[in-house]
Amino acid sequence: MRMALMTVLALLLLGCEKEPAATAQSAKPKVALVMKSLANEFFVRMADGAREHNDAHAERYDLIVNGIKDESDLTQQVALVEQMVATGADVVVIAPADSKALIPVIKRALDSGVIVVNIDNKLDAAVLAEVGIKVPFVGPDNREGARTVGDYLSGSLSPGDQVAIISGISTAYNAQQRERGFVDAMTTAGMDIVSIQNGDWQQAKASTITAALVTEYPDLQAVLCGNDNMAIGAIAALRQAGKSGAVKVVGFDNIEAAHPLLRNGSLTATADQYAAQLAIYGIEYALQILTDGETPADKKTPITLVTREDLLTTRRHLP
Ligand code: ALL
Repeated sequence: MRMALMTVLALLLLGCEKEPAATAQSAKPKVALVMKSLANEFFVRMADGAREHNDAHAERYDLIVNGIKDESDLTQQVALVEQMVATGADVVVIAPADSKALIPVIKRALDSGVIVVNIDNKLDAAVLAEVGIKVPFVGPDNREGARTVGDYLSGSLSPGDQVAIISGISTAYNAQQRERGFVDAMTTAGMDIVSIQNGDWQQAKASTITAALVTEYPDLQAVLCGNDNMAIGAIAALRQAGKSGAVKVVGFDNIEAAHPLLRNGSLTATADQYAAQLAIYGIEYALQILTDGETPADKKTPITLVTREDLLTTRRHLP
């Protein structure tokens, strides 16, 4: 009986001892990573990067990882931000699906004292100024990245060749910038841009667009896609139309699903914007703001052209 009592007492004491540790733990800042479509490998890489960073720095912060189901589900992304704030996130690191539509909920988050860092797709500068908020951006120069991919492609085309561009969601700033970069490169090289359409980042949509393009423009020589998912869709449509190899395709992201296509030559080039690293930069930036209390300047992150040769010579690119 006495033994049992002692055990209960000991357990109670142990329980008490645990209290301060739990309190200390909850003092860690809570970082919420809010991404776009988890059906896109790009964001799976991003989530992996964030988790690895958190594992290595578990004493510095707690991490919650979120994403939406499909590329254009803005309502769901707005709801996610609201939910993160309601459940006590100190920081929201967000890759917004739309450059304008997410601004009101971001403003509400800032107003309630949450730190927000914008990664990957930049929020609209004019709307941010209009509502009077500042959100630091961590991400690449998409126009420059797309121009590099387009310049490489033009090396295997001749001036006057017909080319088409398939862009991401038109309300996303990075989609607009990539389109501009592709146009820059194609115009400089003297190509004939016969069509620019929105594939909304989606494989199936790009595939439908490409199927129609090759019928309308039988002399089409290249399709420049704003991301690899759309490039994969375009390549599938070309195969279906018996045009494999006859029409060149480029993409953006360097996802592993694109590697077999790069290797067999059906994808001419893509760009790596280091999805995993993007999330890490965003988290580090947020933690820095938490310590300094100041909004830092935007941070430009790297983009690298990836060609078949790169894939064959660089082990880390191999799936
Ligand atoms: C962008 C990313 C990727 C991605 C796309 C689709 O914000 O930069 O290129 O493929 O989102 O959601």
